Amino acid sequence: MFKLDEFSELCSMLHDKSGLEHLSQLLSGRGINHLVVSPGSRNAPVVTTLCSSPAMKCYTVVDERSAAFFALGMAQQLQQAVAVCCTSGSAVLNYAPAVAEAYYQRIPLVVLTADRPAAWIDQGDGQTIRQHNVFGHFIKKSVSLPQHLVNKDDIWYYDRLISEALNAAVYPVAGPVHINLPFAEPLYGFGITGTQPEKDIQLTGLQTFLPIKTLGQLADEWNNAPKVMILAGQMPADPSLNELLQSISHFNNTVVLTETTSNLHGEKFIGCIDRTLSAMKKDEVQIHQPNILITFGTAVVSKRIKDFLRKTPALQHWHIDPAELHMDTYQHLCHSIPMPASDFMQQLLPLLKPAAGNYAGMWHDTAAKASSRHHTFLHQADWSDLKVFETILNHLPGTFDLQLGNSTVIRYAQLFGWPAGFRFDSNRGTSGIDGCTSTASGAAVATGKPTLLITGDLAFFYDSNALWNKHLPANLRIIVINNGGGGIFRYLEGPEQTGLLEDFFEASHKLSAVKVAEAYGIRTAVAVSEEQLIAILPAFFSMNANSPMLLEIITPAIISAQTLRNYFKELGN
Ligand SMILES: Cc1ncc(C[n+]2csc(CCOP(=O)(O)OP(=O)(O)O)c2C)c(N)n1
Ligand SMILES: [Mg+2]
Repeated sequence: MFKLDEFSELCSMLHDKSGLEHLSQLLSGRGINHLVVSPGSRNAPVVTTLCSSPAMKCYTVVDERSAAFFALGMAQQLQQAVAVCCTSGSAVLNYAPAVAEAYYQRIPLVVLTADRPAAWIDQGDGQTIRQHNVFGHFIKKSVSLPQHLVNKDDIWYYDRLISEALNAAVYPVAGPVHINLPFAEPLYGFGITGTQPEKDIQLTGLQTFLPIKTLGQLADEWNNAPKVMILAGQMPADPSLNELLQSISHFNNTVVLTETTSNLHGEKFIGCIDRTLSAMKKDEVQIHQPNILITFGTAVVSKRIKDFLRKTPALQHWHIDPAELHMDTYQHLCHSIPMPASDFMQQLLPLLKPAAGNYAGMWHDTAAKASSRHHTFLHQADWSDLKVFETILNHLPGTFDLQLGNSTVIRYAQLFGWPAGFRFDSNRGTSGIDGCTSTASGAAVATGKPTLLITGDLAFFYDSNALWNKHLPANLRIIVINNGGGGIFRYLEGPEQTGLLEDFFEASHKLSAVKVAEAYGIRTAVAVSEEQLIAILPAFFSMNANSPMLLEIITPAIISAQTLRNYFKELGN
């Protein structure tokens, strides 16, 4: 705290960039040590102040859309907020896709946007738009910092707003926050005032507890239900939850369903939901439908499970989520339980004495049947997107983290039984094809681990500016499955019936991903057959070279769509 005379003296030294010293210290106090900068003038004060802090590691990515996804990929892996900073105007709007993805994927991004002084908005000044709360509904908190710090209350307010925003980035669940910073010129050469933040409101960690009576009631319901299903959505690996679910997966009345992006592994978990559901005969559906459904995590990829559960009569659905109270995905929600899933399972497990029966066993039998049909089909399958997936999986070293592009890639990945140990991420918050490569690049930088992005061709070309990044690390591998357009639209039934499939849905093309990669100086390879792919993969996955690499796999569009249709038909036979 300042004494009054010291304070008056200090105020006379302050200028509209002095607060940045507070911002710098407040960020580093929370362990926010990574900043992705896109060049501009208005943000020069932020860049020069934050990058002069020895604690801050700074990266430059010119394209703001790519920069924000790159930061998102870093934050996703670090499980720690990453800051992005850009100049004023349309630069800010280019952050929007990644901000929305971070919001729904629950990734902490601290978005720092430089702005003109408020008085100059809409006054014909260049590179000026209305930036206050520009991310609207897709941001956990938006603050515009006061430009002038002329008295103690201004400093208190300035520091408090930063604390509020940084806390909102992690609580009650993580997400993006926006700090808008207005500056007048000069934007360079302002002096350091050496002031400390007046205020830093820290959040305390907490564990949530269910009331004893509620616990007893829920446990009774679970124990007495013959058929309980646990369905996990997207989430980062959670070892304590994983362990609890392993114990639960031994109950006869409970089946645990996961997706690759749930990052949960257990011998008795069913990880291939779509193929298992497809192997059910019509008259077997009803006995597989649960009485109680327990869900947690965010996005679920499988459309089939959504359909299956929505059609389940008299279903009780409990959704466990500290933030989202009314996520009635299956239209049977009856309990919203606002706590982390691991707290919930930990408190309930000691009370569980499940009913007898063979609900889990029945699901396992169906999954085994599906698995056997899957392998028989793939053994004789033609060169196609599906076959490519099998070949990659058979040659992928267990050391890799996977980033899955949107469209059919994420869906193909759900059809295979991956061994434990792989980490899976995908931009399923908004399922956009606009930042998959940039996200994977950020993830690879953050972990330093071998990281494989598998993406479609349209998604790759869409985000090709991801390669315009001098930080691309040697541990990054990109596989582009080039089926000449948006293969998903060829697989779905609707687009073809319009007679406009090639032009307006598939956006059919003859572009080369390798040529794009070569323009950025990235090592490349191409495979057009299974034999070639098998020959290339060992060198492609090797980490001996000191640069990233892209492998373009050319597949036939028509045969790929037909193979996938035949696959599902075969599963049902
Ligand atoms: C930003 C954005 N625009 C449009 C879409 C709609 N979309 C979903 S999948 C897809 C085609 C993707 O094609 P490709 O990456 O080649 O994958 P494939 O379908 O061939 O597996 C499109 C355009 C989207 N998801 N995100
Ligand atoms: Mg494609």
